[in-house]
Amino acid sequence: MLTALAQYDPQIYELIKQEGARQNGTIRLIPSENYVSKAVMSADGSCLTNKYSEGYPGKRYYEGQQVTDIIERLAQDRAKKLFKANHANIQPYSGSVANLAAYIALAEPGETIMGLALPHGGHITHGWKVSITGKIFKSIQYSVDSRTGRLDYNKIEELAKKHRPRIIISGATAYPREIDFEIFGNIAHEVGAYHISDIAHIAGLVVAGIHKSPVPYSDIVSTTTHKTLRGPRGGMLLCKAEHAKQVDKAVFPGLQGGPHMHTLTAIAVALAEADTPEFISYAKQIVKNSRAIAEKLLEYGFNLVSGGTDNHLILIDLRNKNVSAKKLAKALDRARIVANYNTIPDDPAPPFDPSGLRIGTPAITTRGIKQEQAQLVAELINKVTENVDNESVIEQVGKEVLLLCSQFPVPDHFIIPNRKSEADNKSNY
Ligand code: DSN
Repeated sequence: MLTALAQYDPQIYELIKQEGARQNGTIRLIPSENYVSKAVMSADGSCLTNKYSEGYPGKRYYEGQQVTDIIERLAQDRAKKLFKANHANIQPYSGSVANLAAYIALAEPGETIMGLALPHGGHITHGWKVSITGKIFKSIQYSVDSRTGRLDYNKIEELAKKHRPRIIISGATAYPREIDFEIFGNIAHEVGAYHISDIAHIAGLVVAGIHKSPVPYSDIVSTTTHKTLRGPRGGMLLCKAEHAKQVDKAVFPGLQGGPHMHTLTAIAVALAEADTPEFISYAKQIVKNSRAIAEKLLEYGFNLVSGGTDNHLILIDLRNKNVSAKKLAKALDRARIVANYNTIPDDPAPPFDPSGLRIGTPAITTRGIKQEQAQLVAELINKVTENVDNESVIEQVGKEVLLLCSQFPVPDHFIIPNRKSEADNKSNY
């Protein structure tokens, strides 16, 4: 495929090669990024991109669904098995659309939703004011405790009792601790609300049993498929059987037209990969690496929001380091370490130049990095923090990163057990 691209559009071919080299030659610490397997990549770049499949298996608005129906059912079955859910919808184009679809499935515009505020680690689509979710619904936002950096379930309960929302959203995009979905479920039950959990960041950790699954305690579980789950960029909804119809209707025709069948196909592959002992070891290593980095950063005098991590990410509060997070993120990028600047709870600084740096370990763990090298990564972050204006130190760190990258190349493919040929999946073509 790339040969055709090289011949037809050498400019784009060259840029793809450059991006591949960048991904190989950098330590990627953005917690929402990863490296997918060649199998996932092949499915994502396959002929399924050519197919329109509006509707759902068995009930489509276009003909020619002999194969796509089988693929979509496989994806649904794999998701249901992996997450022990009654129903799965694999069509959302992204996590943002999945979240909006989940709200629309259970609430009318104008009703109240309650989610974690963006500056406290919530996602923009959890009802933040600039998002459509904060405009069409009445949005109440809860926060983390300023002192501990952790969710205060008593306060959340108080707020829920006061506002009686239709939907309570649990889940986060920059929260380093385990979330107690059972308590969220209980609070929702107590106030007569629906509970929607967003596990976009931690889906892989849930699959591996490292974090407790929200499925038994949620009406709908929303997730992306590309972060710790290590699939292609996409979204997915899991729900109780009683909400299946509303969820499907909310995705199509409520919000979307035809699903992106190539993505859906690649998600099916990623779900099979996640259903293996190798994936469980991988997910466990993500957290070990994250903790190893956190420990080392603490030794270097960094302040971490909540004091550490239970998951794949760390939120560094840089205020005591007297360095702008944005400036540090850019210096790290020059040193081949890629992270993102991020707000911290009660951040006194503006969102475009906030006080926090967010880092995470899904991608470096896919490269095979273990605690020892993770600690080296922390050491390099510290070196750059102390030398943000010293280009020769930054260059030297860049060389050390390149060496590390060469020792831990991006794996060409992951070994997954031979899947039995699924004869009953034959489509007659
Ligand atoms: N933007 C993603 C992240 O980086 O966390 C969430 O959608």
